[in-house]
Amino acid sequence: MKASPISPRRSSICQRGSSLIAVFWMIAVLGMVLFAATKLLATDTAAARVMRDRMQAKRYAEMGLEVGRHPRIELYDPLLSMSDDSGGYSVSITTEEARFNINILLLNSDREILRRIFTYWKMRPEFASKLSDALKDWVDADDKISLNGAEKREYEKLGFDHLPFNRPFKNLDEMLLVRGMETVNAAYPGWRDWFTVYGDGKVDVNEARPEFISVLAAVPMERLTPLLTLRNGRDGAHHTIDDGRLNSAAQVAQLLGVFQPKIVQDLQQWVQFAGPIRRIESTGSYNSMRRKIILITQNNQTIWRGEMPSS
Ligand SMILES: [Ca+2]
Ligand SMILES: [Ca+2]
Repeated sequence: MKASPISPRRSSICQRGSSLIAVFWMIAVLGMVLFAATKLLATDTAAARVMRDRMQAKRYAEMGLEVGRHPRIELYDPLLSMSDDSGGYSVSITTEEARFNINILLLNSDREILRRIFTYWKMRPEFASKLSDALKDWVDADDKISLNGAEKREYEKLGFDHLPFNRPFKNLDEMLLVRGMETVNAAYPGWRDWFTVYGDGKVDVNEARPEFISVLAAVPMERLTPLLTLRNGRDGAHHTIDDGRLNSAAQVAQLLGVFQPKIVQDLQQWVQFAGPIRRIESTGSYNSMRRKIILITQNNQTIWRGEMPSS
């Protein structure tokens, strides 16, 4: 008997072989699908992780804010910062009067302090004078142009209708609409930290940044050492339990070694020692994400709340 060309044994080997190939092929295809899916999932997870981190960072910031706004909390309370393995918050409390009220600086007949601020920023005098006049024209009610200022006609020439507002700024962002402010924003992005639109215009010298006091009293930074030594207390750090407090314009003038009557008078007009408006800044962090919430309160009522993107 002639053997069939393919014996049952060989045929079974062949069949096994082809099903093995099919299995390998399927494994390969499945592997490819799985690889693509994992890639997709990885992208998705990264986006989800960023979203989760941002949300958690905000949650931490809000937690800090609740602690910070408590009426009995002290500026140096250890509860103002907290951290665990993945996140935490850090809260700083100061007064809004630690900044210069831009509206009051502009509506005051003497814009000398604004000029000193611009000088501190190393602004060219011609530019500073144009900007100062443009800011003044923006907040005064009339359409009479100051020497180097900008009223309705000047803005129309630049292609803007309905400017200036002819009233005090309601928030700092409005300042960016003033002619020349785009240059300041580009050259000196920290300008916002100097100003506020709240408060009576008197600067809280117990809270103000050293450079603000230097500008206010027209003294170089190195003359601030005795004042800062008193303010910071023995540990040399601000906002700790041993801080000293400034309590009179005469004391400030003496610590700064300022005796010219005009500057002493300026100090009397422009300083205070415990601004009533609180500024609470809470930064929440989670993994590498950070969120900052700012709350401005007066008599425990919120007057402004803002959120900053991660930095
Ligand atoms: Ca005007
Ligand atoms: Ca201290």
